[in-house]
Amino acid sequence: MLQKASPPTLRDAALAGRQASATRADTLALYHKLLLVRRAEEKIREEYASNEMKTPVHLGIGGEAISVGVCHALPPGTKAFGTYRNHALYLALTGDTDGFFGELYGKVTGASKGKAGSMHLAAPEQGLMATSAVVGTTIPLAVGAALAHQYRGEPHLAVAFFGDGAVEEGVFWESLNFACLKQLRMLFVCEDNDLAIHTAASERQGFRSIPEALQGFRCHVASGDGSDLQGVIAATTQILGRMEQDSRPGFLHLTYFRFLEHVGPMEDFHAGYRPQPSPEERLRLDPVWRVEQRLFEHGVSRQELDAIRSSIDEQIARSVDAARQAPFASPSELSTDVWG
Ligand SMILES: Cc1ncc(C[n+]2csc(CCOP(=O)(O)OP(=O)(O)O)c2C)c(N)n1
Ligand SMILES: [Mg+2]
Repeated sequence: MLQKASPPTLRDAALAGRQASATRADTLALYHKLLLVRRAEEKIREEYASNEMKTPVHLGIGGEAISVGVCHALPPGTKAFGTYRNHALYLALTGDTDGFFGELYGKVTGASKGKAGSMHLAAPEQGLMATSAVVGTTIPLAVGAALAHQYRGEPHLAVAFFGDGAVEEGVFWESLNFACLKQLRMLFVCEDNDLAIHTAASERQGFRSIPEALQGFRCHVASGDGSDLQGVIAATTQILGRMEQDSRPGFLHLTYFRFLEHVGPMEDFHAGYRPQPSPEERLRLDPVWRVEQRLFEHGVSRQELDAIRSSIDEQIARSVDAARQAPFASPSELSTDVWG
């Protein structure tokens, strides 16, 4: 029988310094991370048609602030799990564009030697334990990691990122139930773009809203605008604080707008399943533009932002060149690093 260890407290040091009122320098550092994700995905959009990336790509343009903001607020030692729409999560945790593009090009220099592709990016040493193409599957893995932490008496957190579509799956409710029953140190992060492929939540969900459907579970719940980086950091910091005070799992429900098609590098507003936002609305939904406005208020100039963009673009160009030139893994690698 599992012996429940006495619940340790989250490291104070991990929460210290994660203040929502970021300084100019903090905001610039966060902007760098956010823009790295945006420019990496824009590079994929530019290069994808050449058909060298032999992997489907689920781009997260519009949703970058969720991974960047939540990961900024997470304590060290957290084990993170995600979905196929994972580019922001990978880059927020690692910053490693060589491993990222190596993986997308299927090369031996990739984070998983080219065997995982875009949908299964992982970097266990940096806390990204697993991501998966199969909707909902990494949620119970995160709960298992949280249970292992509790069993071993470790003070660490586990976090699962998943889409609004996963909430319609039995495995989500079973995982939530178990985490609440065992009062695990587990943070659920729902990245809600109101879509499962082309179908709006109102056509799929038999409940009024996700936060309302959670009422009755013994967990902390918070909602926020996932396009607002500072808001995401504040919401994450606040819910981690509540979890510290009253050790229950946390559930963050963050909304955002998916700018591109479900899978692939294009816009798809012509398909007609959702309205196209106006130019003003696009800006309000764009987390990068919003951070730029905040930086201008801090007195940062357009030239400073352009310099950041140039250095990021150079880094990305080097990583793409390196990925193109790298070899594929040798056939002898076929059955290494895999189960079976
Ligand atoms: C178990 C399972 N069922 C169905 C699918 C097909 N599928 C792929 S993505 C997707 C939509 C998921 O939507 P959501 O969880 O909201 O994530 P998003 O794509 O919006 O990020 C579906 C149904 C799948 N991959 N796995
Ligand atoms: Mg969705």
